Amino acid sequence: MTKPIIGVLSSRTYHPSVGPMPVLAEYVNRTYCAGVEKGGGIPLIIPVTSDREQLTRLLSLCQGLLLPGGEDVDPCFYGEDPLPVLGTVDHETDQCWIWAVEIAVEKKLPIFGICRGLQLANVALGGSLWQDLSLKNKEHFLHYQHQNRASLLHEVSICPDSRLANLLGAEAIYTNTMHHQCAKEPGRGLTVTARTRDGIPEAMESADGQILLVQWHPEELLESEPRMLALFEDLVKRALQNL
Ligand SMILES: [Mn+2]
Repeated sequence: MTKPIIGVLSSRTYHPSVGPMPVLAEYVNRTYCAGVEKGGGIPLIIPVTSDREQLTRLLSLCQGLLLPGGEDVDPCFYGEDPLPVLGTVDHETDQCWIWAVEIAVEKKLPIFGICRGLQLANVALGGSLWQDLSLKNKEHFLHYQHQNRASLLHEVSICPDSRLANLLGAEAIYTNTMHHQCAKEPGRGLTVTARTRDGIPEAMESADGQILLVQWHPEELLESEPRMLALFEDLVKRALQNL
């Protein structure tokens, strides 16, 4: 059977080990591409660009879109000024990813967003973010684990009638957690479908099943919590309908 191509949006970083001076590089963590492959798809890394036409051409090669984790979203994209709790942002990367979500929605490509990917997709659809969890709930749990990324730390309660609960076959599941921000107002067509007990949104989805967003990192859990593979398989299955 032909495998669908899943566009994976890249981020930028200074790579320390390719020469005497750090070099600006486009990167995607290997685990995201491995997740797409294990789910039955072919990952295609899409570089950051300020050329929307280039992005449109690249996405026309894809049947689905994966938004990985990364840095904070520039709050100007949801109409806020930067607060002292804001982390690092990259305006050009955010603009590129927002275009990618708009193009994917227009082309009816299924979207799977992880961590920053959830936050960015929410903003691209007109939603907003808490710039730090402490602004949402002063008593929030630890959501940035210090140990191995594959460790399970907090329990997430999932809405029983959601697509997410159906895919995972569970209404509560332990996940890893590596974020200091979360969704505030949901974007157009998005509903929060999972939370931790401190009220932090941990997943969102669209009613038409085209968009699935999680705040944790399933790509790191494929061995420690094998049920997470279903999220990648779902993206690939929906992408197959565009072949
Ligand atoms: Mn969390």
